[in-house]
Amino acid sequence: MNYDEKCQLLIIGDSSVGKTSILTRFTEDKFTTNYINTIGIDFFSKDEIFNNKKIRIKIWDTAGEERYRALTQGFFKSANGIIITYAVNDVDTFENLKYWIQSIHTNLGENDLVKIIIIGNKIDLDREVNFDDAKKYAEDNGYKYFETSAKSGKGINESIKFLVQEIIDSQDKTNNINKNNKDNKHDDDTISLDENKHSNNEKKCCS
Ligand SMILES: Nc1nc2c(ncn2[C@@H]2O[C@H](COP(=O)(O)OP(=O)(O)O)[C@@H](O)[C@H]2O)c(=O)[nH]1
Ligand SMILES: [Mg+2]
Repeated sequence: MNYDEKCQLLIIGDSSVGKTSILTRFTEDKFTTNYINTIGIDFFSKDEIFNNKKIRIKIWDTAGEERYRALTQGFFKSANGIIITYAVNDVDTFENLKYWIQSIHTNLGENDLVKIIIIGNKIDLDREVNFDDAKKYAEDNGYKYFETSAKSGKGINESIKFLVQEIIDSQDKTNNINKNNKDNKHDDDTISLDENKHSNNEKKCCS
């Protein structure tokens, strides 16, 4: 199947917060309560239209366990966007967001081309983390905050599509700037060529 552009995302966060479930809901619109431990790294894929282009959204799913973290670090560098996830019914996973944010800084430095969102998942369960605190925490770190339930499907499409839209818009903007720069450069070249032409009397050879 053809597509116009590819958008690579990475989902990170503690074990069991629902990363694999979020991706299964997003790509297959399914949910299962069977716990299937992600081994190492795996990917999910879905095609969607953004800005009149067919975008292949490819999302790398990681395992939260310490022993796999070295493996996932290589994937930070090729990602256009990162989803950091915790579960609103488990305050420890919220506390650990700082670890995940730190791991992004360690791997990417101050690369602000990569778009990042935070998702609080499992909103169908009793909360240990309230919405306002989590939103403030995300925004203080410069990230947009979303809440989801992979079980009911609430918020899943909105959050992931927001992230992809942000990436596509920023790529389109960069492409336009590059295109304009190229056009301007071309104009400059034309002027300087013309100038040379006049000064060096090169008209002869070309006419
Ligand atoms: N109630 C509820 N359970 C969820 C939700 N998302 C995931 N789960 C369950 O939480 C467990 C861990 O989910 P999983 O996707 O494997 O987490 P991962 O380790 O982060 O990939 C599984 O038993 C899921 O069925 C949710 O939104 N609501
Ligand atoms: Mg998993």
